[in-house]
Amino acid sequence: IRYASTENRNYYITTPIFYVNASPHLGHLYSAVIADCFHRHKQLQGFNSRFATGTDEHGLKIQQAAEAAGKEPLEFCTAVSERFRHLFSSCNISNTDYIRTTEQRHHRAVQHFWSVLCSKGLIYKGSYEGWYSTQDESFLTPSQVTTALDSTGKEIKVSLESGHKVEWMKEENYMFRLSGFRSQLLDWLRENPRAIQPERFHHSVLQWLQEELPDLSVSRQKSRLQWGIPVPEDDGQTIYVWLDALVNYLTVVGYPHNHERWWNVAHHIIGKDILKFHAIYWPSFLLGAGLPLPQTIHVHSHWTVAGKKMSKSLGNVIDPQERSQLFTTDGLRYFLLRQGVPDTDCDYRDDKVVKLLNAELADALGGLLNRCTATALNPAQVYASFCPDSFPRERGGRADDEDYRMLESVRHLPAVVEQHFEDMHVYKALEAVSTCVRQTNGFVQRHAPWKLDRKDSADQRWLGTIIHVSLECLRIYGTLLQPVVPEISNKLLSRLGVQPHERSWTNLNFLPRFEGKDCPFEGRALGSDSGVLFSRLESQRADQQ
Ligand code: ME8
Repeated sequence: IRYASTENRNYYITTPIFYVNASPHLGHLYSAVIADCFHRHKQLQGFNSRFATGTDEHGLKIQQAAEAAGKEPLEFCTAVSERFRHLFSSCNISNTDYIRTTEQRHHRAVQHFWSVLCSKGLIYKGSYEGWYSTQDESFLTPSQVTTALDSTGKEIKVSLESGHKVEWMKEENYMFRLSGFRSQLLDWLRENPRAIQPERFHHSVLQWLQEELPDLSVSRQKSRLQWGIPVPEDDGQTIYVWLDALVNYLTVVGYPHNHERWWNVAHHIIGKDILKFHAIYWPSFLLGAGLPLPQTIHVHSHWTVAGKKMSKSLGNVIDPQERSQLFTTDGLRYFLLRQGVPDTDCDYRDDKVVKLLNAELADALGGLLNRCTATALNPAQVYASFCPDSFPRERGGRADDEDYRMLESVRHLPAVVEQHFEDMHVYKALEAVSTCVRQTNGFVQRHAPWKLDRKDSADQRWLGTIIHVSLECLRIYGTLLQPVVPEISNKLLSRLGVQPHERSWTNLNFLPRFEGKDCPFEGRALGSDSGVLFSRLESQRADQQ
């Protein structure tokens, strides 16, 4: 097994590529927002980061959806793919690459990949007989299938995991020797306990690997599936859509030429529904082709609505475009990352969004910025001066114990946020920021600077110190929040007069004046006031759900 190196300063992150059988929904945006957050975070740390997303356009499911819409498949795919592209760009998803599996570069990459597997003797012609779910484009063993009733009361077979209908299929096609990879997969997971995160998904995969793996059918007869990439040198067969789709991660980085630089630092973000494909099939294909395995597979859980999985047939799909207009792009991004927990499913409700955004973005963060920059308290519109006598390193001056505790929390915040990001716990990072914001608001509230006597020089110095410390806190929060809410952070940092080149991870040097060092911001003029940081949302908007 070849492992990817961790030393280079490149970073490559991907989302799943989304099926174009239906319009994008909130779950799709969620995966993209997580990946965007990591991509932006790595860039702030000085990494050369690449971020790919796109659409999965082949297979029986898409072929049938195009037929049902009465459209040519490519025309149908192009229209839906554009909707994804538009959603992502309107939500500030800063992907560097966008891939469609109907592109020529992908066609070439998949056929090359197939030929490599063939040349290694890993593909043979056989016959497959078993259950198939078109909705999931997945083969299932009898133990993964159960009986259910359809809408007319007829007995049907469905997938235990997804609930989607399955059909018995029997066909001559090409098989991949998946069964031979079980022990290598187990070695990979045992030697890399963090390869699949969070841990519970790592355990699920180990659990699945307790049983023998059957060989995998990797093509369909062309008479059934035309909409796909033909098997090289056998025009009667079309490549299985999951093999086709997974190779997209390689196509993006140029496979089969010069892909190593990026492929060695690959990280996948996926939903828990497609774990088997990414943690069993994909590593086996890669091992077979002699390529390194991804560094990590980050798995997230699902958004539900009233406890039910969002689905077109239930009619409970949340439209992300509409919600981003209602709550602003940053508002929706903040909600998804603050409330989304990778381990467990989360229930979506509009009133939860309103409550969270009003409390944390409008009142706490916006309120703090407003207090420290309002002309009432800060008539000179400056970053103010820190007076070491009022807030000395050794206790004394006017600061109290809680003030010292707050300073400690903010000083540690970048490391705390970084650790949570590394663990994919963005919600914990945001919770930590939110706790610090609350502490800073408490600091201002406790000392009521508006009551200080401006004619008294000691009061003046203490007032400057309170403002300087609070603005330093805000600068740290604004810098750390950039990957999550880029527009709000930009507004906040611009108001503080922090220049674009002063917003990276290396600038996170909190309150140097406390250590007796120079602070580049001290006394500097604030940036211009461009209005409220985040406008409070009215709760009646919640009724629109
Ligand atoms: O599976 N909550 O595409 P897909 C959170 N084309 N995330 C959700 C979600 C929900 N309710 N529903 C979907 C495919 N997602 C394949 C992938 S990759 C080589 C091929 C997200 O359109 C989540 O990331 O069905 C999930 O894995 C993905 O969308 C499935 O999207």
